[in-house]
Amino acid sequence: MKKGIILKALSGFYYVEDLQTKELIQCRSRGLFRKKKITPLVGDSVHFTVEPDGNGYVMEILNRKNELVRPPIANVDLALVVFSVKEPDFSPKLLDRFLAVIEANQIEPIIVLTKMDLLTSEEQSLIAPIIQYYREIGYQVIETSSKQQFGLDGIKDLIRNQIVVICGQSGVGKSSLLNSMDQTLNIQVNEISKALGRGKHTTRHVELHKLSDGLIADTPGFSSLDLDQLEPNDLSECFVEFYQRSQDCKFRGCLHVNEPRCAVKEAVEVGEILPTRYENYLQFLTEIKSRKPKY
Ligand SMILES: Nc1nc2c(ncn2[C@@H]2O[C@H](COP(=O)(O)OP(=O)(O)OP(=O)(O)O)[C@@H](O)[C@H]2O)c(=O)[nH]1
Ligand SMILES: [Mg+2]
Ligand SMILES: [Zn+2]
Repeated sequence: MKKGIILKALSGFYYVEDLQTKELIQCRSRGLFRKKKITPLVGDSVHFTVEPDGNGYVMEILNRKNELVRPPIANVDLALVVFSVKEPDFSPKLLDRFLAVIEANQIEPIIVLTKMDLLTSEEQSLIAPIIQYYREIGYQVIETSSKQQFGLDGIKDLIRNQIVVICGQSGVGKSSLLNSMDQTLNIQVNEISKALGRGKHTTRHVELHKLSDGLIADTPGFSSLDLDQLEPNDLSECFVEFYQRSQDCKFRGCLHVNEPRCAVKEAVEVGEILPTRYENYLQFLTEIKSRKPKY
């Protein structure tokens, strides 16, 4: 049996790179895993066979280190959470949602801001303190422009020997970012809709590209992400700066809402926690609590 990695999944086919020959083999799925309702994902390490007629078949999926539902991908080392500072406008709420979901999957998120070239100096000074805040709580924030070609080397350095996924809304410039890092990729990009102020969903499938001695996945844009996998207590752990302070809350398991002597609420009051972070947290918490039980 040959060993490989799925680089692309499209219309029922899996494109597997043979680990030894580096050939790309078009495969269907045939393995026993299908009985367990497991679908192969981009990023999966697999065992596959090639029959004499040339058709490939995925026979076995090796254990996954992790898997994301949106975008669908497995074995991710690093997630680039991509937001444009303009067109579409920067949304701290969506950023906090993405960060929470990535954290919940125990994947390291890196914040990548795109289209920095579009900001006036006035707008730049408005966004700078927000960027600074996310850096202070421990996130790496990379400011880029594909148009003016800056900030890209920082990303290339991160990809080495890793499986990296790019996630973000449609039109933020995910594919453009990849094209700027490697002109030979030539991925299709599109204008954002003037009427809607957002992208047109140009990228329609998940695909791992070879870049900088690593693999990086371009993905279709999405702007809603549900918090399905999260329980109320998980959420407070996914807000990293809340989690650090929660040891000082009076009650163990404090959800930082109405509990007395809550270190998180105190930090919000003295201005140490960004008000939008706390508001978003409360809103996500309400969403999780009001979710219908699954069973
Ligand atoms: N001014 C400016 N425009 C950019 C930059 N990066 C991308 N764009 C433009 O933004 C638009 C959308 O870019 P894409 O790369 O297609 O966006 P995407 O995130 O891949 O979108 P989907 O595939 O739909 O998810 C295109 O018109 C790009 O030219 C940038 O750094 N500066
Ligand atoms: Mg795209
Ligand atoms: Zn608390």
